[in-house]
Amino acid sequence: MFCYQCQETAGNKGCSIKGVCGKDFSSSNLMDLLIFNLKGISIITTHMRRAGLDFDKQKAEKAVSESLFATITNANFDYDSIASRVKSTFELKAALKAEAIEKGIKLPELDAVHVQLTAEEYDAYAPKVGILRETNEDVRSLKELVIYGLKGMAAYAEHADRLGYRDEAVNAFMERALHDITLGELDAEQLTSLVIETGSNGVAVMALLDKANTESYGNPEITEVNIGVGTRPGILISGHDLKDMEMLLEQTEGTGVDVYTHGEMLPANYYPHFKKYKHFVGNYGNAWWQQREEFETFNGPILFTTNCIVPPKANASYKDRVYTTNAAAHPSFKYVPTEENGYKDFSEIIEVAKQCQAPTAIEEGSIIGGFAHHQVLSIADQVVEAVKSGAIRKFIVMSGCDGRQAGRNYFTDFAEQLPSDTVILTSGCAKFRYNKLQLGTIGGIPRVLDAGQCNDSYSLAVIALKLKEVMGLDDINQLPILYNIAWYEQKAVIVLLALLSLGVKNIHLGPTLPAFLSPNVANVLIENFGIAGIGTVEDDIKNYVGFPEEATVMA
Ligand code: FSO
Ligand code: SF4
Repeated sequence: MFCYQCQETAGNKGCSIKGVCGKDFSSSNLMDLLIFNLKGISIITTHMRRAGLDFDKQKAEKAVSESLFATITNANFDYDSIASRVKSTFELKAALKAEAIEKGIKLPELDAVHVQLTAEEYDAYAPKVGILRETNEDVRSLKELVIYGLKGMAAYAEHADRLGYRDEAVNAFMERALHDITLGELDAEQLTSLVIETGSNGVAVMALLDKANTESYGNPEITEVNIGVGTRPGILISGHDLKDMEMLLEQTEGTGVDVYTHGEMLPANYYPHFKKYKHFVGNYGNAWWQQREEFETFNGPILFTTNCIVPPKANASYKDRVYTTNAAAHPSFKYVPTEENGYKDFSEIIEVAKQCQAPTAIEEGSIIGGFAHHQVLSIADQVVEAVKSGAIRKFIVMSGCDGRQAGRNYFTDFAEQLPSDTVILTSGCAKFRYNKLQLGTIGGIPRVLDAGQCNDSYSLAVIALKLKEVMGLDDINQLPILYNIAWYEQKAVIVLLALLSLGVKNIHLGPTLPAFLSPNVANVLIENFGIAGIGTVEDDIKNYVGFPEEATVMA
């Protein structure tokens, strides 16, 4: 096994014995085998697309995006679940290959296209197709950067698809990108272009998901979210899938069971469609990595619709009341399947909840959020006026993910110590490092504006582009915005690539730079895009934000 796709990778180099996340050796190898099959499928489909052939494109697209999603950090820890995806992708690959050959396509002589294995052969073959097979570390770095971006894209494409929104161009791009990196014909410059093209497709898929979410559930609006508890039993829903949120709220209505959001599901509280449910109480807990403690005190069942799962300890009291669905799975948890028509039956979870005690309060009061693009643009005049008058001197985009590393206190301290004429724009689970601080308001505008989930970083880009237009600027980088992004897993990678593709420069990335960036690739990003790490809170505020009385220096 070798995996270095997330920020917590061992020694900031790579996990090679067991994942820091808890992923075991065999499952990690099996995920490499799954990606190997996706590459083979994508080579075949890209050839068929280029020849203008008619085939079941949606089936292939679904297999590619679902399986990419299943390999994302903290989504799937279940060997059997990955093995069954490996099996079905071998079958699909064989069927597509036969169809392509029959229709006169000449396929390249590559193992990814032609190798077929039985389940007994998986473990022995999988180590041959790992990341380290690519021996040139710069080429490996660029290829993996593309693959991690695709994993993030796949997650967002899946959420949109479940709401009935698809963009064939995005799915075809995912296949073409896998085709290109596997054929090995691209030089470093072409691979770098592919990285940026991945970012552009990231913008497209986030726009698609934004459309899917807002057309289905309304535009997020400013909302005070209760973080205390009620007196009835509850179900905690975690992850990012709003379709699951909808089905859970519908099925729990009138049952005497309440619903609470957890982690990245917090922004569901901002959508008009969900707010109408009286038994939707609020949010319980914090970012994903605190779940081992918070699930104990929640007392009721928990439903994971996506990552981030932390494998439970052997003696965890909550183990028997956790459920997963979609690409998420863990051998200790029960799995809720999706029926043919997309429906999920949550009745077992509801019955379990009825036997549980109400959640134990761990916090009280409320937090505010719902500052996605529609809401912020509705007060654009107020915002622009505050910028022009100098009341708001700078916006700091602090999107991304939270994680366990001690160094992440940086983000709390940074938020706390920012001068009072700055406003934080946030999205993703990174927000839990500072969304409960009392940072006050500027002319009625809260100093932390939460746009939503990590994919709602798209909203922040829309806001920035609008501000650029309203303020008559030529370049997005002339805006008084500093980007200080926290990253953890591959959705943050696609968010980063999306920002780069939009021309955003001088992004600070922490708490560490990705291990998968080789020194040369890191240099390309530093030289061309001004990407930088983080320093001390004091230095970073002094150097990139300044204090009101000092001259402002944009990073
Ligand atoms: Fe967080 Fe996990 Fe949304 Fe990620 S819960 S870390 S970037 O899955 O997806 O922000
Ligand atoms: Fe290690 Fe992260 Fe990969 Fe898990 S996802 S095995 S922690 S690099």
